[in-house]
This record gives sequence, C-alpha cells and structure tokens, in this order.
Amino acid sequence: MRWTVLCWLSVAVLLQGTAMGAGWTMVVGGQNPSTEVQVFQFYPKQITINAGDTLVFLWGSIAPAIVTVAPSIPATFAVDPATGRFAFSNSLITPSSSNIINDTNGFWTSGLVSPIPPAAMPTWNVTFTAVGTYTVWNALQTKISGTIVVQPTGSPYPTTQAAIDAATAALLVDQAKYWDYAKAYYKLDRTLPYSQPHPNGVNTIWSIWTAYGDFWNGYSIFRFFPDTIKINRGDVLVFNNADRDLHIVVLGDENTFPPLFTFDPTPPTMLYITGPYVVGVPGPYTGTGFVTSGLMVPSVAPGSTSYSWNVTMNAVGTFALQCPIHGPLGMVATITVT
Ligand SMILES: [Cu+2]
Repeated sequence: MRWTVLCWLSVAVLLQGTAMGAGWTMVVGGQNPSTEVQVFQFYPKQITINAGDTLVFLWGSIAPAIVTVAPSIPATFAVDPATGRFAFSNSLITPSSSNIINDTNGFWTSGLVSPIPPAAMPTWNVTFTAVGTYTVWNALQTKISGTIVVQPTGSPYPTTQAAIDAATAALLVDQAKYWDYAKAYYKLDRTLPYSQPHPNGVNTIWSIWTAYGDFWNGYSIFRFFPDTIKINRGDVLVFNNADRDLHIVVLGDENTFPPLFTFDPTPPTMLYITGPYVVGVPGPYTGTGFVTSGLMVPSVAPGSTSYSWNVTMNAVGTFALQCPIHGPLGMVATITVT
C-alpha cells in the first residue's frame, strides 16, 4: 500500500509528546466538509505563548504535512546525486528526537505526517522553553509559514485559545466557499467538456484540468475537471496542471500502478518518489499496464514547462485515472473509451 510508509512515520510522531506549562493549539491546514478544498495555512498564523507552554500542532486537513520549526528549511525534494532518485530531504522526513524547543536558530520537525481517516487527526506536541520568535513551516507547502512568539514565563497572554478557535472556525467557513467561487468564476465543472477537433478530422482532443488552485490565496482543489471522461478510441487527452501544487497523472489498469513512494532505510536516500512517477511513461495507451506524466510542476513556477501532458487513448475499455499523490484525497477519475 502506498500509505504504509506514511503510516509508519505518523506512528513515530504520535508516540511523542509531553506537557509542561499551559496548552495551546495551532491547526495545520483546513478543508471543506467534502475535503475537495484544501487550505494550507496555519490557524492562527501567529500565536503568542509563554516559555514552558506546550503547543499542539493539530492536523486540520487530510493532506499530508511536514511541520517544521526552524528559521529556514531545506528543499523538500531534491535529486540525490548518488542515486539519481527524486528524494525527500532526510532531515525533513525524520521526526525530531526531542520535543523541547529551546533555540530560535534550531531545527525541529514532525517528519512527514499523513492523516489516515477514520483515525483521529494527528498531532505534534512541542514545548517552547526559550524566549524568542520562531517560524513554523509546512515543508510540503514551502510558501506557508506561521509565527510563534514566546514570552517570558508568567507574562500576560494577548488572547485565549477559545478566541483563536472561534476565529479559525469562521475563517474555515469562509474558505470553504473557494469551491463555489472556482465553479462560478472559472467555470469548473465535473462534466463540462473542453474539446477541440483532432487534426485527423475523426477524433477529438479533450482538455482536463489536473486540480485547480489559487497560488495567492494558498488553496487547492484536488480533483480532475471533468472526472467522468467518455471518449472515443483515438482521442487525445491533454492534462494541464492548473494548481499551485505538484501533481502526477497516471492512467490505465489500476492494478499495475506503482506505489508513489519507495522507502529505502539506507542513507543517503530514505524516501523517494518511484521512478516512473518522476520521469514519466509516455503513451499512446494501448490497453495494458499504465502510462504516466511524471512530475507535473505547477504552471505558476517560473520557467516551468512540464505542467501539460497528453496521451492518445488507443484502446477500448474503462480505465482508471489518478494523481498518485492526491488519489487518497479523492483525486481519482474514470475514463471510458468506446
Ligand atoms: Cu495531485
């Protein structure tokens, strides 16, 4: 199972945690009730606590996250020159052995934590013992950060957790509306066909948005648009990454899809994206096995060229379509070719 490694890392994180002073909660990410809309900010974006207080990072989204307290963070992914693998940063995926944060220039991380419904949302509990201002990052969403101000022990608090919780709830209700905004203003629809005639005069070229996101507001909708695709043999599917996040397209016989991650406990590389999902397996698709886009970097990335991928469907049948990164979050679809 592709989530086995993530489960293992989550358990390692859940085994941590102690409490010393007062308790505070910072929520990691948010989502709407259907989980289609995923928001990546911290709630609140800034919190003020006292030295000795415990801060609980509580996952508020089913999207995986790497919560890291540090002045800056290394690149989440990099090509490992020793192996050629597209690998996670070992320092980010390895949970810190201590949950006592005592240096504004130090580095502490939850490791890679992936909520596994219906289990309770994961937490990472840390205690701040040194006065100062700290930055917390979600290393899977590197533009997303929060601030923790630690005052001397005994200082008055500027607000209460109850007030923070109320503000968070109101903000999440507001952000859930992104889905409605996207449908209304960008004409996103599950069944709307974007198509043009094929130059051969017989077939059709279909455009499929591969998720949708708003870079500036920091949210993503992890779905294919449309997600029910009925086409004819010889038609072309064009996938465009319309999100701020990384996606991969894989389609064909679901039983042959490789796991997203390969885990190798031997350094230098520990956790890396399985090869075909990096470099791609080109079409046309002829009815057996799978084809894949490889990594589709966001179209907003400067100089990016791989946000679009196309495949000719040369087989009749019903085939699975997934993003192996976000499939567990519902980014799956079906292609019927007649
Ligand atoms: Cu995806």
